[in-house]
Order: sequence, then C-alpha cells, then structure tokens
Amino acid sequence: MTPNYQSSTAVLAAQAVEPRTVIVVPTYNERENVPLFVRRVREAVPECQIHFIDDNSPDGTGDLIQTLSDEDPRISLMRRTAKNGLGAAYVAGYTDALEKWPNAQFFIQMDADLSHDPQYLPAMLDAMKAADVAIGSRYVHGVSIVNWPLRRLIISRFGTWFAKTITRMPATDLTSGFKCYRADVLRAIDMSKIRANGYVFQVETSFRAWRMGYKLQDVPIVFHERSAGVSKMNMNIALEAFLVVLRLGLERLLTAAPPQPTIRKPAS
Ligand SMILES: Nc1nc2c(ncn2[C@@H]2O[C@H](COP(=O)(O)OP(=O)(O)O)[C@@H](O)[C@H]2O)c(=O)[nH]1
Ligand SMILES: [Mg+2]
Repeated sequence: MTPNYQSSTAVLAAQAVEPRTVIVVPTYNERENVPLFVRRVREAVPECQIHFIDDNSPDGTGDLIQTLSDEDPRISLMRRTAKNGLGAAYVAGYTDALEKWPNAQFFIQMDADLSHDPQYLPAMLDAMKAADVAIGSRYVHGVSIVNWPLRRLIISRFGTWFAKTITRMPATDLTSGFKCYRADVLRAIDMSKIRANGYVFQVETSFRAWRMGYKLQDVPIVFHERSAGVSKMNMNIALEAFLVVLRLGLERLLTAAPPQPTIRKPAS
C-alpha cells in the first residue's frame, strides 16, 4: 500500500516549497556583502527563504543575486527600477513576499551589510513564541554598537530617546531595522499605507502594531558597523523622522490607548 507514503511525501514536498520563515533584505550597492550574508543566514536558519529587494544597484548587486537565485530556489530577487528609499523598498518587498509565500509564518527584515548578525536569527524566532513583533535591539544593555562614529551614535540615541518619549512605545530600539513580524501582524499593519521612508519607517510600523494591541519584544543584539560598502544614511532622513514622530505622538494623544497585548500561543 502506498497512499500513506504518498501523502507524507506530498507533505514533505509542500514543506519544501513553502518556507516557514522569509527574510526580506533591501539592497543598494551591496555586491561585496551579499555572498557572505547568504552563507551566514543559511548557517543560522537553513530552510528560510531569502528575498532581496534591489533598487537597480549600479554595482551589479541585482545580477549577482540573480545568479545565486538560479542555483538556489530559496534565494529570490525583486528588482525595482530606481532607488526610491528604504521604506518604499520594504513596502514593495513585504507586499511581494506576502503574495509569494502566503503560508509563511514569520517575516524577518535585515540589512545586507552584516550589521545585523545572522547568529541572532534563532533568538529572534524564539522570541516570537511570546511576541507578535521581535525587535533586534542595540540598546538593551547600554549601547551595543561596534565601530560607529560618535556623531552617528548621538543621532541614533537622541532619535530613539525622542521617539520613545513622544510615542511611549514599550521597546528600546525604535529605529532598528532588524525585526521579525508574525505574518498576520504584517497583514494587519498594511504597510502600503505607511508613507515614512527612512529610519522612521521602523518607528511607524512598530507603532501601528502596538496600537492594535500586538506585543513588541526586544531581542538584545550587538550591531557591527559595515566593513564593506557605504552607508546610505543622510540628514533628510533625520528630519523626516522628527516630523513623523511628532505626527505619531499626536495620534497617540487623540486615539484610545491600545488594548493589553495578548500573548499568542507558541507556533508549532
Ligand atoms: N532597495 C534599497 N535598499 C536600500 C536603500 N537604502 C539602503 N538600502 C539597504 O538597506 C540596508 C541598510 O542601509 P545602510 O546604508 O547600511 O544604512 P545604515 O546601516 O543605517 O547606515 C542595506 O542593506 C542597504 O543596502 C534603498 O533606497 N533601496
Ligand atoms: Mg548599515
């Protein structure tokens, strides 16, 4: 008799094509970092889907990812025609990923420059047993950042203090780009409505989740400044952050307090 055998093979085959975890990675000129990034992520979470969102990088990052993707179906690429900001890349990437892998449970975002060390991925997934959004935080134990210039640290510290004071969100690193969302939370946030485009995109997405009653959870990380390629941070992004945080603060004052978060059952 073969039916049982066939059905269990079918289940295995379905698991093979439907990843449980999708990692969404925006890239702009990250050719030097992508191969090591992929290797390190694979070591940490072997079965995950790594979905890159490339904004037509002049250094050929898109073509390199396409080559990797041809060899490994668990690597995929969304190509956009122009550099249009990090928030826009995330919105496009998440929309695409939710459509492509509707049964995935967790969607994680990471930078490609290895500042977000893939060794923390298991801890992020573990945190999701008792949270709806896990945030890789550089500020749980003082400051855990290696190799940042003082100016950069002051901007980030001040920005986080300001965002926390105005929004009152229960998380320590509000601009972190290392985050994990449960799939239903990501759908509920409806990122297509978010206009913020720089670091404050991270503040606004967490704010939306928190105001709907979802539980945010810090996961301590040590952040290492990139050793290859260059940062795309600029002062317009800081100004945008200031204005958006004020808008969120006003929204907090004008709307009802969020319901107490209900801790979800551990994912099987
Ligand atoms: N697709 C896309 N990716 C971007 C853009 N700006 C930055 N990135 C990527 O977003 C991640 C974080 O950017 P990075 O410049 O390292 O910012 P920093 O870590 O704050 O200095 C990296 O993987 C970048 O390649 C953009 O406009 N479009
Ligand atoms: Mg970086």
